[in-house]
Amino acid sequence: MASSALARDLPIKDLPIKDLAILAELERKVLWLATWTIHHANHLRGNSDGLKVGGHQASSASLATIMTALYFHSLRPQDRVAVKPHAAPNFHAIQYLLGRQTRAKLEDFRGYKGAQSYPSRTKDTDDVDFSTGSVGLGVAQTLFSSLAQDYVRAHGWGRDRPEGRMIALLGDAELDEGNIFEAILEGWKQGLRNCWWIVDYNRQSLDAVVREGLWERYQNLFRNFGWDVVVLKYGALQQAAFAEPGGEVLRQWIDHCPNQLYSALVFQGGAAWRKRLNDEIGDQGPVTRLIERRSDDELARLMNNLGGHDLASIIAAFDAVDHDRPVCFIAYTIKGYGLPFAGHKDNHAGLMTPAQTETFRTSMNIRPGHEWDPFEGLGRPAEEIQTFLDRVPFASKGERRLQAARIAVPAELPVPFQPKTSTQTGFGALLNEIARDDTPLAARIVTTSPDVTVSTSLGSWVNRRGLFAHEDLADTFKSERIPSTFNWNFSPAGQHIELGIAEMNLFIALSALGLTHSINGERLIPIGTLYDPFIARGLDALNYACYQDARFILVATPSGITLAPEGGAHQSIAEPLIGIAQDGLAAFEPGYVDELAAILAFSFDYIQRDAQKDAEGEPSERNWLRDETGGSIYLRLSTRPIEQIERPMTPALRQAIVDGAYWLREPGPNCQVVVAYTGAVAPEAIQAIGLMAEDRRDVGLLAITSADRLNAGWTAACRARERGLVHARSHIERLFAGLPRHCGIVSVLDGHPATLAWLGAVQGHRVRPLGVEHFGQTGSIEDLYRHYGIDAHAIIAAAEAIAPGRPIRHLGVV
Ligand SMILES: Cc1ncc(C[n+]2csc(CCOP(=O)(O)OP(=O)(O)O)c2C)c(N)n1
Ligand SMILES: [Mg+2]
Repeated sequence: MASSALARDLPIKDLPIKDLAILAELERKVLWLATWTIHHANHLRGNSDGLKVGGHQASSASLATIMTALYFHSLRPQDRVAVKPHAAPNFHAIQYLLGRQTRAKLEDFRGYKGAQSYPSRTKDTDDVDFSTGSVGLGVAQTLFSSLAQDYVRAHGWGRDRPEGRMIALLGDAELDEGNIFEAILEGWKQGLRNCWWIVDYNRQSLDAVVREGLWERYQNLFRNFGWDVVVLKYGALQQAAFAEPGGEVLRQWIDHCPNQLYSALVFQGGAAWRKRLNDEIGDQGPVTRLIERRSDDELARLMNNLGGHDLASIIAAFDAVDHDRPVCFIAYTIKGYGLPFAGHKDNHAGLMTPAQTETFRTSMNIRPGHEWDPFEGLGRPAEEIQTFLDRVPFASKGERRLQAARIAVPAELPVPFQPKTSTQTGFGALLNEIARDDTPLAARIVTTSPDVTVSTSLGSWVNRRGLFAHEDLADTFKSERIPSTFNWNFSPAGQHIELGIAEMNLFIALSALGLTHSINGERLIPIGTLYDPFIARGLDALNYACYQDARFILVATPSGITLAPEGGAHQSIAEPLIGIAQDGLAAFEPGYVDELAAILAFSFDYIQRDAQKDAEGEPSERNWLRDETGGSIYLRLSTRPIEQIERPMTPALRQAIVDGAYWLREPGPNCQVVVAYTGAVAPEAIQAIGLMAEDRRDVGLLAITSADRLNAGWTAACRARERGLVHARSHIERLFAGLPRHCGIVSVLDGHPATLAWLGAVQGHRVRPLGVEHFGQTGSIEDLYRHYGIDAHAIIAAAEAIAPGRPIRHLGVV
């Protein structure tokens, strides 16, 4: 408990004593309802082992007071909150009291379609602002949502609405997650405002009691990065006791008591406190009398009265903030406060026994059968409490989740034709074209990149649209007239957010920018770029962004061993599989720039789709993709310049590219081999089929622009057929419909071969999947393609093996 900082003894503004008394009743109610919800899930409903996971009861109790103060007093409708994952029961209970959660959902907590174990924007129905669960991510999300709010307002949008505070309720052990520190650093660089982090400093994690004196490290750290820090250490009872004769000795004892011992004494209760205090400071005159004046129960109450369990102190601290600087509150709490396992180091998975719950129920004055009644057992009249609830500011404006109109998107993007170019260069050129014109789309695009803006081809976009900052900052190189290709001017009108290298921050920034339509009522079209292999660095944050249905376009470039001279550390192998497996993310890997143009135009529309608003019925049966629901986009691009095909972009070709594949060379009726390729290996695939043409009949060449969408359409159509929709057909099934059974398929990509290996399962064709399975190395593209077996020679050799016939004569020449 070592500390030298004092909890602030601040006056409570605008809060009548009666309201404080009502809040105290609500605090008890939140604690009760959360505890009962968990008890009900574990002991009364089904009693299934799968549901019996702890981690909620003690963690929720720790935050019951703070959440009561926040939701029933301090929050405004425009504020947004990320709630510590294990405090979900508190959140659902509060929503229930505010009339926004049903009893049925609480009864089904952790059950099928019940209230979620961890607050979920997408799965819960009770107004969750930010999903949480993977610790650390929701915390950082509040910081980036605050930056996103600033971005929106700086561009002149949403100013008719009040600015909100972005608030995270976080566990103290959550601060072990590195992404939080990456975010703090970025927040400092970007001039963070309107962000509160409230640390539930119960000094316990899942397994253990935390190290001594952590609060001080946190305090210094936050202050270093420009945050205000408020330590809420002592509650009102303790502060009053310290003012008594001998009180100062007690305070010093508390300050020097190790965390483990304090927790153990909290668990043991009044008699243990008395013995310990008497042994250690009991012979010092006035303090002895201070201790003796109190019964065991009173003594325990005094020692448990930490700042984070004292409504008045918390409210005073919240009310005292009259500025927009970021604030970190470190609130001392007790894990399991008010429950039988309070303070016990094993309490994370602790569940109260039915007998303990029974005792607790009695102590809360709740009659059997009335456990869910909102006003049962409270010490004040129900009408009075209901009147109070009706006036709670947070709930006063109704629906908090906002909507934003779609931004008009052109059906086609102009493609500046280059005979030989790469998809990465094409991406830069497409954005450059968009940046030229004064369109709604151009205005709403916001780009961001973790220190790879130039090397991912965003340079010309940034030259035209500028960098975003709260204040103007001219590019000194430009003002000094030093020649440079790039114009690095910052201003509030800029449309590129330059991030430090942390990829975690990129994904959480995209998560925040991709939710402004719902949080700020203003839509952005966020595009983030990074090198493909570094998706893995931020993968959990990417998953998090998708889970909460943020909408963005991720451009990952360069990729694969095609980045030949850069070597194994910069080459990516597994990412195409991530593209297939990541829910909420449609992945594309175009080979040609005109394909990319079609995909990008589709993406601008796709990320704005919303099933709830747009589709009344079943998902489209055209290709069995859930296109009505929209989602985010992942484009895997390459730096390899390849000969482009000059061709008209017909509507049918455009649609096929978006659906995931088209025949670059249609197979004939006696086709023996199909080469199915993705991305930058197009030239090898084309060369291979050219060389095979004389020795294998009717060879087909399938350009796959999205293994992800092809695969998703196929599995959806299979499922639909199994459910009786016999006519369901997916895009890949239609493409393969005319292929003879004996035909073999050689698939090839610069990525893991499993990405396309499933193609054989569509109609029962043999497949030889080529790709990269092992770390690459430096070399030329030619060297590496040969070494890893994705060159024309490897394709032909595979074709020969899978589609036996006469020897392929040209095998020797490649
Ligand atoms: C990324 C991640 N790793 C591990 C976990 C498992 N986990 C859940 S809560 C927790 C410890 C929480 O401690 P703290 O944040 O102090 O909250 P408290 O339990 O004290 O309320 C851990 C390790 C997780 N949810 N997310
Ligand atoms: Mg903790």
